[in-house]
Amino acid sequence: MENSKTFSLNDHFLWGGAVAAHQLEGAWNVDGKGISIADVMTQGANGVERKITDGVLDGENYPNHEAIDFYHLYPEDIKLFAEMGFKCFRTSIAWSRIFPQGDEDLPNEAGLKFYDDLFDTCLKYGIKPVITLSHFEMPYHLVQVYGGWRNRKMIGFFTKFARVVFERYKDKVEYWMTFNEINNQTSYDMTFSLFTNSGILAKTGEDPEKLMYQAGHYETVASALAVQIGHQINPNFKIGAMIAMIPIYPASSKPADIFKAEKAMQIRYWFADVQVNGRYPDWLVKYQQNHHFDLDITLADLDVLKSGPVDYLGFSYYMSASVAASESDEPEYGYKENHKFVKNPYLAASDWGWQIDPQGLRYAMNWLNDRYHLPQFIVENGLGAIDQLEDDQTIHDAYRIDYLREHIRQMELAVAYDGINLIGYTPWGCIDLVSAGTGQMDKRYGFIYVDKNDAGHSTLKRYKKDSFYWYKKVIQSNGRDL
Ligand code: BGP
Repeated sequence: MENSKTFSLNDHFLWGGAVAAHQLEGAWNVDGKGISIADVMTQGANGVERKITDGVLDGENYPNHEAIDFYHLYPEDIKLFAEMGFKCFRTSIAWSRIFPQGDEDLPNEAGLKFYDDLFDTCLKYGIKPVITLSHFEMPYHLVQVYGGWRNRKMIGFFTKFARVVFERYKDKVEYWMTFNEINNQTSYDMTFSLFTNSGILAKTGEDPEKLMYQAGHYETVASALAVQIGHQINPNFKIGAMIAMIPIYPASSKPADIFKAEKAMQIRYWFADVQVNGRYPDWLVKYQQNHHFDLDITLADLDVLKSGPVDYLGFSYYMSASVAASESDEPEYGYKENHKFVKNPYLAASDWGWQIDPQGLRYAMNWLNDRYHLPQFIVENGLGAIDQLEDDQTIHDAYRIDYLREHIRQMELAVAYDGINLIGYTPWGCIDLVSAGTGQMDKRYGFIYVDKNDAGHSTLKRYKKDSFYWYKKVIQSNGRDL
């Protein structure tokens, strides 16, 4: 890859890092912030989902409440990002800082001011903010009173929030995303997924699949409206979709395995189909009819979807998965295709069982390009691992460097040989933060170590890992020196 003949990342390539407000800001009740859904989730135990509480905030461990206190410490952190040479920084705006309850008429000025200061600090160093509007959070009040995204009224609350922040930051932010990993809720049987994406807790007897399709519809309509509003406010805005990209392979060359993998991909990526193509895919129209879901989808909604396609495709990439056909498969494929994964014997896995597949990134980029024909932005990628802070305050994370190097190589091959128009690359959790899946600190992704652990120790001091110096060199050489 060092061969300059094949090398083609352009000089404006957006190297950076990615985080989400609720996973690092802390200050959960400061300066008028309301309670968000992330604030009522406790830490999970190993292998056990985080607990969703009823919002009575006593006596439990709520990791997001302090997180790494980025809210107060961000000037120091942005300075470290600048030292690595970041060209961009992906974070999200905590909706509940702007509209503490979600249904007020007027925004909270202190919340708006915080992001003004944060973005100004980034821009001072030449770092472009890349902003997700809703990254696994919304004001908890909207869950309590309206039931989250099961309710059509959410479209109005979300677009009001989007309009306010688009107006406010129109000269500071160019790249936006509407919903983080909007397609995660195809895992609707995990209470966690439906709650973090949509603020929905299914009641006894309710069909979570129907709820997912209804919430997904309102969200894609809200996303399309936000794209339109954003472009009216600033025609230069680039507003993207953001999906969790996990390519699903057939376990073998058996035609039944191949077909099952194809169905699994359809099921997992319908959200992006709607956000990019402005229409539902044919299989899904049929599936929803066959199941008599009786969804609230109006003709006016379908027009909105058509008129608000996204400008680029943002995606996270951590792993691939595989499926195998079985005797009990039905002619109509549904949820289970997307989830009954089999182990891929050719791949190693992280300590959390995520199968590591650098070439899968190039495969994913090709698949996405053929399907959507849009510029791509890799807005998350990385290795969650347990790091050791040595006595001399160093952290030797060669495993993380190996993971990132191999993925960057594949990304560069996709640009050099497959014609992919790639805008940028922002590895996940560029500074250690609270894990979304586990609520734990000890699953770390960062180039910067934060001295805080799950046993209760916390100085919040920041230390540079070996990967910090490595990534700095990668950016300096525009990806040539890996
Ligand atoms: C993605 C989320 C992030 C982040 C990441 C790593 O799904 O968009 O918020 O947390 O995964 O996951 P985890 O924190 O569970 O290791």
